[in-house]
Amino acid sequence: MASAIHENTPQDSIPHPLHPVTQSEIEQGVAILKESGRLTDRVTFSSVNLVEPAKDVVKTFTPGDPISRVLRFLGVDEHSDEHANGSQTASFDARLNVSSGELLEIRRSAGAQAPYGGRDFIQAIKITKADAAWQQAVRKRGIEDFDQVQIDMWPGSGPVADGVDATHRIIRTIAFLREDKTDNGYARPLHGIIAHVDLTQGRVAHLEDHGVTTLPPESGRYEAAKQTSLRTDLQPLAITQLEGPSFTVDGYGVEWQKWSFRVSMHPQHGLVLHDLCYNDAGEKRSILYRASLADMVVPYGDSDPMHSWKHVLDASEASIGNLANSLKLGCDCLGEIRYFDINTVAYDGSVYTVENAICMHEEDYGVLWKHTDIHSLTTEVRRSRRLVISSFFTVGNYEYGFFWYLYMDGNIQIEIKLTGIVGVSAVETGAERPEFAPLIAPNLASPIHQHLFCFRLDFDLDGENNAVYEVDVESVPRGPDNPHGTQFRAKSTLLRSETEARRNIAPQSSRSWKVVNPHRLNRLGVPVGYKLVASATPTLFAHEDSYVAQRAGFAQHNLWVTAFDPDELGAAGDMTPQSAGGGGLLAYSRGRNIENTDVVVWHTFGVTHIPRPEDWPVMPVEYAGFTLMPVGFFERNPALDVPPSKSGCQ
Ligand SMILES: [Cu+2]
Repeated sequence: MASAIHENTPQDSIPHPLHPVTQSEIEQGVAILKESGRLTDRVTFSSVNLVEPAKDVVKTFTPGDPISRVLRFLGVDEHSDEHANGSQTASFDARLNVSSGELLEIRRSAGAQAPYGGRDFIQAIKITKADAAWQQAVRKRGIEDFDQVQIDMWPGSGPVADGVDATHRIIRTIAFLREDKTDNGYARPLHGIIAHVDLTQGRVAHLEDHGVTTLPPESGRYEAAKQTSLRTDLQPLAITQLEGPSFTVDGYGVEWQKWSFRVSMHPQHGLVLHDLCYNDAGEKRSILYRASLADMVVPYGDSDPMHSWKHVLDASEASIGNLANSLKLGCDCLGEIRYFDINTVAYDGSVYTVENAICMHEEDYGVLWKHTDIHSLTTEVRRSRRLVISSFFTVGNYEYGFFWYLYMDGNIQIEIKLTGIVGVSAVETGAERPEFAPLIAPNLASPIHQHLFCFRLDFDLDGENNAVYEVDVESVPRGPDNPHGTQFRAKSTLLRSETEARRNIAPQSSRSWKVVNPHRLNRLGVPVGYKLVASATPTLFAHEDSYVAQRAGFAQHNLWVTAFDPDELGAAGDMTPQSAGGGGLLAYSRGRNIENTDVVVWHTFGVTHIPRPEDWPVMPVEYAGFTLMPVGFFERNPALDVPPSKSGCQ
């Protein structure tokens, strides 16, 4: 069973200041922009998002209050005034108030580029395939029918080739052979060809051809119809909740098991949880004001010229939120599902709605707590259940699933599911370089790379003024209190400034970071807190002064803490395509006080992917994530009141 929220709320009946952008608001916003005369009829839209109102507006909102809605549109206007006046940038950043019909501002700053979108993709394919030098390079590889060639685009950021004007809108394209429309092109890379496409001028500005490599021999078909046999011993597994789910939904607001929050989708930050609170014995206690991805980067380690420059920022360069999948019951999601639709702007200014983009359901999660009293021979056991709020995004060859989990014991978790198809190289027998690119199939290698995600966690733990401690466990020196050398202790260090708060994981000291509210003590006299439990998680391998480390500065450290600023949302900054870097956390983290103020915690984590044969032709899900765990936030185990699931469990 499933139910869905298909959203088309008229602007005058927006129920909450954080309600996701509606179809009619997008239509209205595009009309205001077009009627302003400030853009030409060749405008291309990249994304639209709600400019969230100030915290106090949201926190003091009561139903019926007037709501003022500001939208932000990013895009490209190829013949903007500034362009004609000599500046080569044609991207724009427009803010307008759809409640008042007022255009607030259109910014065009030199060098800043709007995120890539659908039109860039279509143009890049057309321009690449029409280029005579590219056609010649493809013919050299024995291919005459260009319809058989799959073109993938990659951001034009990083080093610039000869003949490429970096102030223009640039995309690189690489190519693969598809024997028919349904083929998996990644099995047959047309290795060696990179086209540097100048979208501003509509031409290939530079073509690299590193020489012909023989096509790998095997196809990479992964669909059921192409398998020699399928398993026959899998019995149906149905999840039913005859009396319905335990959550209640009001628009995009959700309540479940003492938790309350709102959900939305942001084009650059993906799935967002807002105003996450826990109802503790009748008191609604705030934990996170806003939690979402803030950017991500996929740097490649291979020195092969086909890959050495790749380091896409999938959030801010590719607008990951616009790439949400429409989820299917029984396929993506199992059980009693509630879906939410999202609206975004298509490149021509029309509304593009992704139905069932966000999936929510409850999951049995094994044992919550248990004890057998061996003296009285009684057992108490409770089952754990979690609320899952998830979306899946397709970014080129890769898929990313973002799964938020809320638990009955106060834990909050994000889990990222990485799947899809790995990047590939064709390689001649004898020319393998397994340190850089292990073989995953005959004559097919996959370059080593990382997926590094930065989450922005705006904690408002029982109020805005919070502080962050680093907690390390250390051995105690030998002495009268430690005569046998066996003692160890947990040491907490207050992080006082943004500069002090650039931190890395330390598994050897069981390091965690604890956010506390110094103004609210629990009954034991200790500030209430939540700790961030990181997994063993890498930072960048690229050198600190490399263009990758400058453009994705957030990936230099696992933890950053900054003072709250409503404009500091993107971990790599804003308008990042082709930027030189230095933005985002590298700029935000400038030494402000973070003690007893409104703090924002940023956590970078991910996986270093050394591809395996098992990752081919489609990768089984690999996981990355972290957990937020209450520490003295509650008086005791908050899940003592979970009832036994049936008689005999107590
Ligand atoms: Cu990977």
